[in-house]
Amino acid sequence: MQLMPLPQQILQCGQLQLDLSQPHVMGILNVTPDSFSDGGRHNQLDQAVAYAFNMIEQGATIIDIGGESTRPGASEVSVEEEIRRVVPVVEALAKHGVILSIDTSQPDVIRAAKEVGAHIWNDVRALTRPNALKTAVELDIPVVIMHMRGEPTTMNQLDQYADVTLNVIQELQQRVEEALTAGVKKQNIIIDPGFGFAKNAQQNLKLLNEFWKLHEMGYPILSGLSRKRFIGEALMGVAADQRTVGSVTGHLLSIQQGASIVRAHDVKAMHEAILVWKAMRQA
Ligand code: 7PM
Repeated sequence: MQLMPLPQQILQCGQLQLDLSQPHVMGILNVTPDSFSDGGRHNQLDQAVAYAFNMIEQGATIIDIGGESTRPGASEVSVEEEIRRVVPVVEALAKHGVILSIDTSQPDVIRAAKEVGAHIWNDVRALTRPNALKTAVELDIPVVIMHMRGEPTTMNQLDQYADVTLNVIQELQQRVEEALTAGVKKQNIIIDPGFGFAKNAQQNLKLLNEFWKLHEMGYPILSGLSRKRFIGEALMGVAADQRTVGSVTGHLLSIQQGASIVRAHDVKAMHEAILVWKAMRQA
């Protein structure tokens, strides 16, 4: 592990700005039907919005809204259904001055979400879907380009790496270059090594230990390891809801190595860890 400074960069998010020289918590908001108790669409919308406000109170500066389950083996949702899940939540949150990112790979979903106030495109498929590059250029918004191999359904067989960190950087670089060639602006790109996507537990841990190497790519970095399986394995197999401290620890280690944004379920705990980290840095 090596210490890395955070970039002196401001990310322009529509009218809002995100200072990437400070670490930020991106709170995870799943808007799949199994995420909130089923009392009909309105009730679920209210619960999702309330959950987001709670995360904002707890210190989240970005809310990441996802309407497609990327779970391996999950059935694919139609674009129309994904829009029905995401757009009302964006509409309800947009006027409250919080930065909204959308966890989607579908150009039509980010298009509809931006229309009602979304700011960031978080794409685990790194702009590989048809028309994704063109849409990213047209919308001219920040995009998270994450490393993955294959699809969530096939990625578990694709974990052959000569050197995981080196290969992740090379493959991310290819995606970034494709985006730049298509016309995506450099200042709109955020990179993410994609913890848990086509990587086994050892590879995820090695990637965390060598996270600082991503710095050489010259882009702001997002880290997303919240409650993931390799954290559970390091904790000797605890359940997902018992991985808060493990996740915060992993995220803080990535912040030490240059991550500007951490994507977290447990916002309060993550925010508190960042407060201690910031206090240390300011001393
Ligand atoms: C099943 C499998 C459910 C995987 C949920 C997941 C990331 C992300 C996700 C990430 C960025 C999860 C993931 N992970 N976006 N979306 N980076 N940028 O555990 O690591 O939340 S979904």
